[in-house]
Amino acid sequence: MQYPAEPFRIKSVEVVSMIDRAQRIEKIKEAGYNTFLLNSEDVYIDLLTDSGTTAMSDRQWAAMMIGDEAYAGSKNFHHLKATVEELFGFKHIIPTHQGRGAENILSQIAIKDGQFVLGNMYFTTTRYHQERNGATFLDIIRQEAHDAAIDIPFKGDVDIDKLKAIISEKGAENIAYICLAVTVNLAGGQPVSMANMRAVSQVAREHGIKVFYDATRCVENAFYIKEQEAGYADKTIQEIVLETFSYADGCTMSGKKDCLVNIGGFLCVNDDELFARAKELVVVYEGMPSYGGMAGRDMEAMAIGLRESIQYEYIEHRVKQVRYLGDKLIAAGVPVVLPIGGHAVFLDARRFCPHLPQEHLPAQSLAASIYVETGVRAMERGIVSGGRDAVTGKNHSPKLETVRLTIPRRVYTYAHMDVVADGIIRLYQQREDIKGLKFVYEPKQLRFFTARFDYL
Ligand code: PLI
Repeated sequence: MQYPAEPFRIKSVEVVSMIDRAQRIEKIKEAGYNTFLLNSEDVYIDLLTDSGTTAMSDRQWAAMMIGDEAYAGSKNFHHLKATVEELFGFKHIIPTHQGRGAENILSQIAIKDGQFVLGNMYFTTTRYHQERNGATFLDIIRQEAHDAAIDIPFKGDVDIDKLKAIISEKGAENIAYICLAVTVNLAGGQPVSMANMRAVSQVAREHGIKVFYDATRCVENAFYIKEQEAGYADKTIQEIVLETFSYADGCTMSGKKDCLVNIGGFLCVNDDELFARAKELVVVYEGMPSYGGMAGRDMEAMAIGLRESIQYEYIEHRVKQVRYLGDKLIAAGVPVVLPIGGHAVFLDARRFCPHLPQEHLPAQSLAASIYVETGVRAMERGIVSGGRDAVTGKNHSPKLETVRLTIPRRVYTYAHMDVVADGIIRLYQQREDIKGLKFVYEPKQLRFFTARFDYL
């Protein structure tokens, strides 16, 4: 089925409404042309992020009532631990309040000052914690991932030759670890093939380098492997997820995505020594090792969400709904990052707004214009998200200058996707009217979240 119907029926609804265009112009101005600073009630269809925006199932809501809120040794923790052990295959798990809590701990225990972390494209919070702990991030994703127009499967793969070259140039002892993201968010939600994961693991093991996965969208990645990689069509999503993590020494997880919950995350490691150090740090930053910043009820909902996420009907609909929106835009000639990834459609702002150079922040401006034109909230993923080089202070200038239309899980229907596509197509027809922006307030860390802008 090209676009399967929703594999759920709706039991509870949240009413949405749209304020008029004049009000939207006012609201985005008040928000400093940063969609992160808009209020949710002023947004019609919210595609800012798929993070924490999931609709939980009736079973998850029911589970909230069996939260064991003991300060230590909650039974929900044991349920979550057993579920993660079974589904992911790791030896130890440390819960955290969300993904970046796990990144903070992993970066502290696995990086020595002056080392390198190699990864398949950066992610904002992940690289921030790596740099904060003295590492330099080096990108080893295949070159094609930086080109929006190249349409090939598994565009998130690591360039194995580049990996080997960096190891021999820098020396294995100077590499803290390899950080492998499945899928690669900023490349457009691009998946990584099992063959590539196997190859990375083989090279890493030969050199004694650890591999930690960013597991945030690992179920979406598994769907792509089943759909597109030879030899996997008859495997279950669960079997693919388990094989995925057999090539890793641990992972960080933002539970707010593929675990189908609104808050939470965790760190997994196999190594006993690293686990002991992680346990020492989790009490400093998060809470007891048996809750790590999550309520018992949230751990219970996460354990159930994880099991729901590996159901084929769920994940097939999830990925294909995103593809439906992408296909509509492609058919109308709107430039998007190809192929369509697992969690979002990324508009290619370089081609959408060819009249704006990157220093005029085309993606930031396009996101603001989308809000005004359609009431839809999207997110910049380009030079603003890229931030500045930690050493030189110069702007990173990523080749991908994009606006992300991120689809929350189990929240919107195909009819919503139609409304989004029609609005963006309309805006594309008047794209010359989109003007450049400049910073009027630039935070030092992770600037995209709270920066403010004005028109040039
Ligand atoms: O937002 P957190 O702290 O739960 O997770 C951080 C994080 C880590 N890795 C990846 C690949 C992410 O996408 C991620 C968070 N992503 C957000 C918030 C997003 O809107 O994409």
